[in-house]
Amino acid sequence: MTLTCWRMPAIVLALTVTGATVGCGNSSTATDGPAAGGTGGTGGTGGTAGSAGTGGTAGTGGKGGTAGSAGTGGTGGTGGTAGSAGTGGTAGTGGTGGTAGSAGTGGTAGTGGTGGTAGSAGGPSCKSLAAKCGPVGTASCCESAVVPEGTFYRSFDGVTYTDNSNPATVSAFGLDTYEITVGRFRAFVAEGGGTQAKPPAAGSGANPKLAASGWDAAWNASLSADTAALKAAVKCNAKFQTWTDTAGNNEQRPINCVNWFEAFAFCIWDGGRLPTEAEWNYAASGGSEQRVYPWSSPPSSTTIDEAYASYLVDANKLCFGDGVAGCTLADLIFAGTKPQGNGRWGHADLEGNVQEWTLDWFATYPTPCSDCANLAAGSYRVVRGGCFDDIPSDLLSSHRFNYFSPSYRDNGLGARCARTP
Ligand SMILES: [Ca+2]
Ligand SMILES: [Ca+2]
Repeated sequence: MTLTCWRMPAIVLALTVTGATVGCGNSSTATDGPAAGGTGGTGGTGGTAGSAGTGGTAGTGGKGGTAGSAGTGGTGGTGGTAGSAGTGGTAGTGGTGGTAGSAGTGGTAGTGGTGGTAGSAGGPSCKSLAAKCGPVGTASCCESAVVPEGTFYRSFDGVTYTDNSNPATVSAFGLDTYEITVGRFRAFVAEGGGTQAKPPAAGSGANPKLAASGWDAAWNASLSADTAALKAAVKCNAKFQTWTDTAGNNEQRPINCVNWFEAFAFCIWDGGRLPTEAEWNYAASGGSEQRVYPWSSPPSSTTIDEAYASYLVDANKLCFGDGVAGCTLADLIFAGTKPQGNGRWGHADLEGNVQEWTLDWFATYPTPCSDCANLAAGSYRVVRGGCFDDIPSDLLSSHRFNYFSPSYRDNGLGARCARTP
């Protein structure tokens, strides 16, 4: 088989072991009652509108519950909670109420969906971009969700990786729901971003909890000279590059072939920053739940299949993100289209699709760690999350990739931005 995004199996095996037990998903549920008699239930209440801001994007509504069959009038599901206004975002859409039970005696109605995620303004990258991300292609590609503060163990899940000697505390932060899409990156390129002609300001993009974590002017020289050079650079693999010089069919796919400098510069331009390794790991682990995969429920569940992520399932399902064996551009799936694989706070495609740059230099974990990051220069920046042609063990929340120099480009490597909550 041909492997298109680079990995180092020896390191993978040293860090992880994959199990295979059956777990359960995390969707809304409904209970069926016996079929006879009853009156219809009431539909769910819609979410309350959040207050409008100026120009943000809407959160996605929760999924409605399934109707209970035959009941003494099933009660409708509860509507979604409104999204709170972002820094000028519009409110999130409420969840759809459960469908009423049909007439009968004693059925239980469906449970309503969970509320919509708060509409967060995000940065300028979605200002002129249609909301086409998410499960059904109607969510803003700039959606962002707050990850609450907490303490966890880095690269620990108690199942595949059991070293709990690396605790870390993370303050609340915002993390974009989706990987950076081609469409968002196009807005950045259109404004001349990511070039020596328009580098980020020195010190910008700092984690507010972490001194000296912003852009270093010495990195300007590592950016492409101008926009033409940048456009050429992100076409790093004719078969798998998602960038096109004019907008086409890849706008909702993750941008790949971006190096660390461009990923950081994009996030700064978009009003954010790169997540620290600890932050990324915390989001994927569901914080103190220490999930094996971001979607694991219970947290110890090792269940993974193509419903959860775009990755290399097995020898018969190479690159099965698009449901077709074999690795093609289509395996770089549209952002958020496998919601079953979302993490605890709604983040999509954390594992699989593209691997994601983090702020840190690779080294042994800094300890103690309170909003920490490895800022001392090394050889490689930490990359997290497997890509569309990575094997299951690369997709474990505990897994660290430790061999990507900051100037490296790969068709399986992209990023997502963190921001002030
Ligand atoms: Ca495929
Ligand atoms: Ca990913």
